[in-house]
Amino acid sequence: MEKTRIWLDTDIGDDIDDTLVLEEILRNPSLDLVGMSTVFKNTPLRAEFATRMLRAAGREEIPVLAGSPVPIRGLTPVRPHETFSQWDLDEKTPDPGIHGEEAKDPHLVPRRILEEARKAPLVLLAIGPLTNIARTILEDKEGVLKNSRVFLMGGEYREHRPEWNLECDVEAFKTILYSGLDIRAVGLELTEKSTLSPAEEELLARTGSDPLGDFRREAVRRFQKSTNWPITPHDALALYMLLKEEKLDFLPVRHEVEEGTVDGQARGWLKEGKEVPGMKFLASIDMEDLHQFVLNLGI
Ligand SMILES: [Ca+2]
Repeated sequence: MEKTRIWLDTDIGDDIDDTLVLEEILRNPSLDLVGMSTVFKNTPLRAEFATRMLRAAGREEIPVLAGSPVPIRGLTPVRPHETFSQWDLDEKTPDPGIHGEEAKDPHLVPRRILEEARKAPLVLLAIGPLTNIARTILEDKEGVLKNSRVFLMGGEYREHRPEWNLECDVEAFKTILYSGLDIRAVGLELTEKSTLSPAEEELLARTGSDPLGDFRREAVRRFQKSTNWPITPHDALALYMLLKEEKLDFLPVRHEVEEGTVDGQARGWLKEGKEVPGMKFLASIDMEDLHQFVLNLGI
């Protein structure tokens, strides 16, 4: 069977779900991770974290590129959130803030993605704010359209509520929405229901008895210790959607992006609009099956 070529774009290092997704990709024999890029705030540190994870998996040959640290339109005040929860803070104090410094070469990630898309069909799996993907479209829209599909976690499609990946770069979300690309999205209305039970978290802490599993277990431990949040594997739904697309139900996206300020913070959300060509969102999901998927890591 031909492998699915994937480019992963991620804000790995904050919430634990991106870490789970990267592990699942590395363990899945049907997937070929051709490269990955990091997005939002301290992208070099995120890239370093990902590189260590690849090393644990013995997959150092996969390129990891530090992408755009700031949204397309520049700095926007967004809600504070836990950053770099999976770092050993004794080892290195990460810089949690945005300093307005653009990646050294903002064309680097878009050009590498386009290069991979030219070789053969490519899936862009986007599980962070959409800055890098939007920049790729702005770099060469036809180049992306020709050979790529996008699977993303972002937006909220039922109740017009703000969603993190959308509101961290509203302009990028708009760019993708109106790009004409073939897109499958999963929204917060589904992903927020995916929280693992304490017993399931316990199970996750035991799976995968190899260096990659050890790496993830340590990341989970640090995440739990520093945030005290339950594990909600939002981003895992985007990968699940890619792997099980044929069996899932999608609805056409008939939305547009609206922006506003709530309690002094810039927010963004989706409201009703005209149909977006090429883009569909996941209508429903079997949570039990999703949990099996997440808990089977390394078994
Ligand atoms: Ca993410």
